[in-house]
Amino acid sequence: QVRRLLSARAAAVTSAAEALVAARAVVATALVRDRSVLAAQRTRPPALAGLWELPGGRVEEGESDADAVVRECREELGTEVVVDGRLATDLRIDAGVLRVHTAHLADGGPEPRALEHSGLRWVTAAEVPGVDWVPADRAVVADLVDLLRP
Ligand code: 9L3
Ligand code: MG
Repeated sequence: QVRRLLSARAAAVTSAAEALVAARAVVATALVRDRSVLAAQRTRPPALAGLWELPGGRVEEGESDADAVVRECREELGTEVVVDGRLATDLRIDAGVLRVHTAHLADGGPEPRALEHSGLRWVTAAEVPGVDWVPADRAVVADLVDLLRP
């Protein structure tokens, strides 16, 4: 009886902890150069594989959003970025909320490479609406078009 209660309690604590981890913020990067934004093709999970996203990922413990953007761009693109703004629209994802920051490449830094994606492409304002974005990122198509327009 006691054992069953304890294991039920442990399960409740575990699922609360999982919910907290899952609810941690996710950031995405609108990396802009020459009036184009970098789109990256996801490889996982199967439901998102082949679709395009603004690169990014989960904010880790003790990180600011900007720290997370810089780290994720290093990990996923092998590049150095400078965060310079933020889009007004937050994205809804299963895990919670995803905030989109704008950034540019650091002067003289390496070219972005697809270290964790199956492809990269620079997309102009005219091309943004036609990209096969992951569902969450479709919500910022209008913001991206505004960002890239002269
Ligand atoms: N996600 C959606 N759009 C994005 C990014 C960077 C992330 N532009 C979603 C996909 C995952 C979750 O956020 O469900 C965590 O992202 P990742 O760590 O798998 O990149
Ligand atoms: Mg990621």
